[in-house]
Amino acid sequence: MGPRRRVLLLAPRMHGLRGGINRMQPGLGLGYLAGVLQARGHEVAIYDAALEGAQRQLDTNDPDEVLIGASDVQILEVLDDFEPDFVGIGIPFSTLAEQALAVARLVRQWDETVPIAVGGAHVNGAVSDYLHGLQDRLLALGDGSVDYAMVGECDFAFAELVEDCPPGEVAGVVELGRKPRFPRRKAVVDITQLPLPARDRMNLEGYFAYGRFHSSQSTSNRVLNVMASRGCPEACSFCATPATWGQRVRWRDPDAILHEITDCVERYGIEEIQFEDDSLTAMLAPLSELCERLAGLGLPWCTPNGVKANYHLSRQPEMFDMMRRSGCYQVTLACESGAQRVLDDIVGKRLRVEQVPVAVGHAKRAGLFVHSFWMLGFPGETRAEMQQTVEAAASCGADSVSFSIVTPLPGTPLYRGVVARGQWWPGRDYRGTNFRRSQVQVDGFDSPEAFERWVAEVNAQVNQQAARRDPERAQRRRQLTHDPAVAGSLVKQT
Ligand code: B12
Ligand code: SF4
Repeated sequence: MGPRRRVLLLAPRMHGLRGGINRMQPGLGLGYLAGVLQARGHEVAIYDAALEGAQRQLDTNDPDEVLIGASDVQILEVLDDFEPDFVGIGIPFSTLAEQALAVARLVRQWDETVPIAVGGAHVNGAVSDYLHGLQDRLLALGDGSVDYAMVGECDFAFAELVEDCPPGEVAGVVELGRKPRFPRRKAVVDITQLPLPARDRMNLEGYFAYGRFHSSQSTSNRVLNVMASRGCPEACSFCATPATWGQRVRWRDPDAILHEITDCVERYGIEEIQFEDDSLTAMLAPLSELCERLAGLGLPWCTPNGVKANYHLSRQPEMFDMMRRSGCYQVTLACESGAQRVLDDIVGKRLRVEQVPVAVGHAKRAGLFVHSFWMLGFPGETRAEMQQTVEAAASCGADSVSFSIVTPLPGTPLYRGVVARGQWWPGRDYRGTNFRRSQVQVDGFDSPEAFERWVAEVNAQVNQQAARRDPERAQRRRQLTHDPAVAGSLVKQT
């Protein structure tokens, strides 16, 4: 290890919807990088420019969108105060790419000698697309304001770069420029060796006060977002996960997860856990070990990132029951489409439409509230197939639904198909990858606005129908999400 360094990790300002919820929560990616750096003796600061300027919402060229976050002056003050000698900028979403570059330029302006690296899902996507012949995303990052793009699981690799290892020898480092130089090795970690994310470097109270964590149905604002595993066995065409984490699901040691949670309960007064895993229910054995440990805590938990609806279908009654007894109060089932052709030929998800109501029934009978995720507007999907999705969602029995508009994410097969076939609406592209905005031409609609209005209508209608179908459940769910004591009692009853 070289000299002790001062590393500033920045999350950029973000584009949000005017009057929208615009969720924010502590970024685990920057948290893990900081955790490793701290463990190796470096001085680290994390600054989330979106959170620190959450009240500052500026107009953009798009009347429906605002730019949320700290001003340049505020960011320059952070640089002056901390005086970093290395800066890392996270780009978890492609919507943030331009803002990440804006922050990088500011750092350059402050001191042009400080090395700057970027990483996160957008960077993974940009590199993967470059290797598939779509060069612009990665070249845009190499406009001179950033030195390195890092791909894969950079937890330890970033620390090596900071410690002056030659970039060409560090896994996952792309040296940017007109002709990027690619790494020889991918950055993959043994996740049992990870330290805890450095939450002591984050403004957790700021996130709690803002109060918009991932789940729309949180029982408390004092939420802990955690990942128990990485990877997902599926390879859905719209999803950025397979390219980053791979298809082999790897679990952390359940004792380490429990330690992370109890430590955060003690230090930060956590009242709810939200598991952000892509496939929390894919592997029963480690899930049971986790549930065994959670059961003693009496903390409500949920899976806002969604779990595939049909994992272990025949064993789901026991699985959901076990989850419920360990504190789980709600599951989100990722169902995507009510048209089998769309699931098979467009999404590539191994799911049968008729399995969804069965899974919903299993979860509800175990005492869980069920939210369901659906997607509308796949390229090549017909208007009739979208209607099938609306009907499947309305009839599956879930307590609530959300219909998202399909947004092609860089690095995914779906995105590359849309680019190749030129299927964007005129004037729209990947930068508006927000699930309420339509980017891709849709069968049966003349404009993105018309499609967005229709999706907003069906969202409202189907949720109202679900609430009317079972007013008592809807009322219990409302109580649960507004009164942590109800969530607590739900856990204790079991
Ligand atoms: C939690 C979550 C959210 C949360 C908040 C996340 C946050 N602040 O961190 C919320 C709910 C707000 C959210 C919103 C959205 N999300 Co989201 N979200 C996730 C989720 C499920 C987990 C994120 C996480 O904690 N990962 C774990 C950490 C450890 O991983 P990581 O951040 O990628 O970090 C690692 C590497 O990427 C790298 N790295 C990361 N940062 C840096 C920085 C540097 C300098 C370096 C060197 C390396 C590096 O090293 C890290 C350690 O290995 C991911 C899926 C996933 N599995 O990651 C999707 C994901 C990030 N979301 C995604 C999307 C699309 C969205 C939305 C745009 C959805 C929508 N359509 O509206 C919105 C965007 C909102 C906005 N603000 O613009 C996509 C992003 C793809 C893309 N190219 O844009 C993902 C990948 C989902 C997917 N499967 O496709 N999301
Ligand atoms: S199952 Fe979910 S996380 Fe896995 S590839 Fe499909 S959408 Fe992504």
